[in-house]
Order: sequence, then C-alpha cells, then structure tokens
Amino acid sequence: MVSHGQSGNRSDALLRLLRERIVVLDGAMGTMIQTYKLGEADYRGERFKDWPRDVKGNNDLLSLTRPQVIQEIHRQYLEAGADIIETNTFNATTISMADYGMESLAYELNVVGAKNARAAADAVMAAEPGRLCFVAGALGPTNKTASISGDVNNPAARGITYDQLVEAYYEQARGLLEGGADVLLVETIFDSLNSKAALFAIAKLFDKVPRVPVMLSFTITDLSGRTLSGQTVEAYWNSVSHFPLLSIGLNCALGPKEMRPFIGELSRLAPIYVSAYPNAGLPNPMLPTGFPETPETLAPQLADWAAAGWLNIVGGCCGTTPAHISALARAAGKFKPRVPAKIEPWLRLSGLEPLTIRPEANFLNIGERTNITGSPKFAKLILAGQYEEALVVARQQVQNGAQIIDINMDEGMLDGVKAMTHFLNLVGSEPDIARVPVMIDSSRWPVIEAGLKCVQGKAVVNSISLKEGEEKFIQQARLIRRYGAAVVVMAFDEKGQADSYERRKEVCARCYKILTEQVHFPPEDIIFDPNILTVGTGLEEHNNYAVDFIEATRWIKQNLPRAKVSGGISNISFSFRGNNLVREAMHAAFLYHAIQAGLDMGIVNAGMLGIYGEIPKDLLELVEDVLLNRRPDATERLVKFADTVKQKDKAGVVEDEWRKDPVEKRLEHALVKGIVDFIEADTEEARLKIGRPLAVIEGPLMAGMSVV
Ligand code: THG
Repeated sequence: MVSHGQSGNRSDALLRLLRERIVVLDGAMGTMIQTYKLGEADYRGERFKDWPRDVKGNNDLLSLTRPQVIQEIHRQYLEAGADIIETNTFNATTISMADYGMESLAYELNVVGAKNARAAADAVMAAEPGRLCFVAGALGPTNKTASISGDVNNPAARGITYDQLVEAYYEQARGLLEGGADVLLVETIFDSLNSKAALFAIAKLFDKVPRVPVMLSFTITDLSGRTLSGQTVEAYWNSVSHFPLLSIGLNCALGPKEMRPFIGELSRLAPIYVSAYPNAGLPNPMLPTGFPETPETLAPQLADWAAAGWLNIVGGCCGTTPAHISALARAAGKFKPRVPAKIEPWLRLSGLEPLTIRPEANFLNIGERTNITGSPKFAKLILAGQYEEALVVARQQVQNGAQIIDINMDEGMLDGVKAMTHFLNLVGSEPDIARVPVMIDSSRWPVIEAGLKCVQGKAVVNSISLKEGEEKFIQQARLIRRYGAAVVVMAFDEKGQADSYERRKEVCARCYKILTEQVHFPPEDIIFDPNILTVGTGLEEHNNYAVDFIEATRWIKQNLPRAKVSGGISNISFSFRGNNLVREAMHAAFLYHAIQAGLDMGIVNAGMLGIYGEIPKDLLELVEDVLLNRRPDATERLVKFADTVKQKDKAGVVEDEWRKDPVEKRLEHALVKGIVDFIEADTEEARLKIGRPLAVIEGPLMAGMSVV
C-alpha cells in the first residue's frame, strides 16, 4: 500500500542524521500562502468552480488546485536549509473539512499533499547530490476537542468522540503514507485526548502497513504551562509515552520567550528526541507581519536552547518564513544535538497533573467511593441520574487524600458504557477532581474500553485476568497498552480465584511472564491484585486469607521486578459491616503489615484510614489475632468485642435477628420479605464469598426464588 519502497531506508537515514546534528524543520505554510494573495477563484480552480460554499482559506485545498504554489513554498524552505518539510495537510481530516462540506476530499488531500512535498524534496535531492530531504506527513489537531465541552449548559457534552477521531486520523495517516511521507507528525495538539486518538489510529494503521517514525508536537496555551485541556507538560508526556515516538515537542501558540521553560522541562523528561518550532512570537495584528520575531531575533533564542542541549529538531510555526528557517539552520548548526534523557522505569500516571510512583514512594490511596456497589450514597445518586451530585463523592475522595479515584458503574440496572462515559466526561470538566488519574473499574470489557476513550491522562484499567483464558487476556492487555493505560491484574485464572499463597504466586507469575514476554507490557505498568478476601467470616478456610495476601505481596515484590501490588482494602472487613470502629481498625492494621511486605497502593475509603499506632491496644490485639491468624478462636473473640462496641454505638437500636444469619440465608430472607435495605451489601458479600456473580444468582438468589 505504501508506494515508496524506500521509506525504510529513508527512516534509517533520518535516524542517522538525528544522531549527527540538530535537524531543521520548515516554517509556516499559512504565512507563505498569504504572500501569494490568492482569491476565491484561485482556491476553487477549475475542479471546484461550482462548489456550493466559499472555499477561500481552505489552504489544504490548494494542494489540488494550486499545486505549483505549494511545491514552490516547499522548495523555498528546502533551499533555506530545512531537512524536513511538512505536508500541507494540517486540516485534511473529514472533521476539519466539514467546514467546507469537503469531507469526501480528505483522503485525496492527504495523498496529494504528501505527493507535492515528495516532489519538492525529490527535486532538491536530485539537484544537490548528497543532500537528504524528508517529508513529514502533518496531522493537525482538528477543529474539535474530545475532552472539553463546547456547551456551557452541559459539561459532559463533547463536540467529537474518540472513535470519530480515530476514524478520521486513520484515513489521514493512510493517505499521507500512500502519498509518500517519510514520517508522520501529529502536531499543534491542544487536547491530549485528540492526540491519544491519533496515536491509536496510527498504531492501528501500522498493523496493516510498514511502520514509519512518528513525531508528536503539542501546544501550551497559557503561561502556567498547561495545554488548553488543562494538562501540565509532564502529565501530557505521561499520557502519550506509551507510543514509540521518534520525538516529542512543542509548537505554535506561545513565542520562544514563553515556550522556553517548557522545552527545558520536556528535554529533562523525555527519553526520546525533542523538537521545538515556536511561532515568530505571539501574534500581534498591529505589527506589519503580524508577528514580532524577525529571523535576527528568533535565531539567537533558539540557539540558546540548542546550547543548553535541549534540541534535536528545530523549526518555525506561525509567522516564520524561509528567512527565519535559514537563520535557524545556521544557528543550530553550531551546536551538538541533545542526548535523550535517561529516565527511571517508574510507573508514571497522570490526570491533569502527573503522578509518579517511585520505589521509595509512600503507600498510595485510591479512592473507593465512586463505586456503585461500594457506596450506597453514590449508587443512589447515579441510579437517580443525579450525576452532578455524584461528582461531590469524587471531589470528597480527592480532598480527603485520594491520589487516584477508582470509578465503578457495574450495576445490573444501569447501562455501564453510558454511565462510565457520562461520569468520566463530567469528571473531566472538574479540574479539582481531574487533576488525579482515574482507575477504570469494571468486570465488563466494553465499560473499560468506553472509559479509556474519555480520559486524557494516563489511567489504570481495573482489571484484567486469565479468568477467560490467555487469548482474551493477551488481546485485552494489547489494547490497554494501545490506549496508553496501566493495568491491574487480578490473581484469577481459568480455574478460579487464587485464594492460597501458592495459587496467588502461580497466577501472578504466569500473568507477568505473558505480559512482559508476549505483550511487551512495561513491568512497571503492571499492578497485581492478589485478592484481598474477607476474614473473620466464621469459615475456617478463610482464616489465612490476610496472611496469604501479605505473603503473596512480599513474593511478588521480590520476584516480579518493577511490578506493583494493590488491593481492595475494605474487602478484608466485610464480615464486620456496620461496625466502622472495628472495620477501620482492621484496615489500619492490615495496611500496616501489607505495606511492610511491599503493598504499593490500595483502594480505600480516602479520609477514613486510621493510624496503626492509635488503635487501642486491646482492639489491636483482637484484630491482629484475626488478620494474622494467630489463634483458632480469634474471630469469635473479635465478634464478641464488636458486639459490645456496636451496642454502645447504636444505643438502643436493635438489629434484626436475621441479619446475624449467613449471607445466603439473609439473601433468601430479603427476597421472601421484599426487604431492599441490605440487598447491595449482601449480594456483594455473597459475590466475594462465592467468587462469581453468576454463582450468586445460581446459588443463594435462585434458592431464595424457589422459596418465594
Ligand atoms: N480489587 C480491585 N478492585 C476492586 C476491589 C478489589 N474494586 C471494588 C472493591 N474491591 C474495592 N472497593 C470497595 C468500595 C467500597 C467498599 C469496599 C470495597 C465498602 N463499602 C461499604 C460497604 O459495602 O460496607 C459502604 C458502606 C457505606 O458507605 O455505608 O466496604 O478487591 N482490583
């Protein structure tokens, strides 16, 4: 499909050049087109003379109607010293072409855009033997944003979806390669989610056609150093670092003075090449050229960045001309190219802000309350459609110290895909919540995938497992990587939930091997969950659950390099539901031991974590007897104690006798009597106890139904 059999050779040549020196990119296309003073008729040419809409200003159309103009501009930049010229395809997507009703031309504009640049590059190479000229197929940001609402009355509204972006970018990239582009350049990105969709589309295309190097350039639109969609430089880098890029850089919006600190930052962060092509200063309509920086003022500033060792690729954006590029090329030629940064293989997530998990990091809190089965309050709001109010739960988790929020919409009465999408879109509009990364929690793959399409940060998928076999596991892990997320892997396989030390080890080791060797998943992005199962249930086979989890954690940290360990902390105490004093003591004591064994993070009720040292000594002993399985009557003794504190707690409120029955009996009772108060808690408890939702339905629920 790619017409140029030489593309492999050319990308090798580009890599060689990048090792030798700072590579020069061209300047603005738009500024140059303006100098030709083209009118409506020029834009239309013969082919579009009867087009029903005005097309003046559709610069990409000129690739078809005025190819000589476009090729001449390319040639001028090459003569000025550019090594790479960008195709005139900034807006050549169905999305942006909709402004002119020209969606159907998108593919063709990319092919011809690449061919024009190819022709100019080939002509210069033929005329100057030994010279190398490269064509970068330009993919712009589109005129829509996937993570900002365009409707003041509806913060969840989006002008474009991830899937629509993937489709449009796929077509664009395919056209650019068909026309002979040597590399692809996704540029002027102001919304990370748009660029994640572009990279997803390109990865998908590379399943079909030979791979070419991919460059990415984003745009910082304010002086505080954030993208239009609110991410910091480092958060952005974390969001896109899953893709094997040739380079990352900044272009457009700010002039060189304002861009400077952010290029410095990127240069420190990125283990790949760094590019910079600023505007000729901030646009100013009062100036004759519309831009303040002349070739003489721009070049020394970028030379200063080159001298600092920050640059591998340099060029110009809006307002720059061949004279600017010529000055830049001369200035850049005096300096050595940047050596890509060496970075530690740490888990790096992001919301609007980065979250780096260093080996010495403290235990990380993941807020559990935005979970429809984990919080009756959240469930009530979501089921009533009160999503805005449900955001309060998310905000409280973050305010109370959650560094990630776990979001779960798995509930039979709900369309999970819709609920996840809507809630995440709302979260995306609240900077005080969206600053932290999201953990997308669902047992249903379509819900996870829907979630991944909504977040601009680097998220965590919660979870995948070998439950349905290796093939599915591998397929899902590959996709998660392509979406750019980290992953929680549950210790669950074809045989069921791992509930002993040995089984936990066996399943996690097998998953690690598959993920690192077959999927090439970075081990630091793998978070194992070796199943925190409920203790103190009265069933003897549950007595060693906490010990086994802790020991499995220790083993994982010692034997599966760079993998992390997490778990649902509140699960441990389900058998003491309703007794928060005992539950919190259990959580604090369990965490104390699990963290010592290496537990990195946990899903917790943020703000409700007790301190180990503050647990009353008598309670601590009873709790640790249960957790550490220190005596056969441990549960009995803790239950007895719990009853005394419960009595004090509720002062006179008598609990119904039936609540003391085992969970299966309680479900049956609730079904027969039509009591809905405890149904969620009890079915969840049953699920945890029995292991599979279906088994809960087939077991206790069906048993109850037969009584009814
Ligand atoms: N591992 C992974 N993901 C998980 C879990 C896990 N996700 C869900 C769950 N387990 C972790 N989240 C919760 C959330 C809430 C509670 C427990 C676990 C909880 N809620 C109270 C209850 O049900 O008693 C709510 C009571 C109230 O608010 O009144 O305990 O293990 N990977």
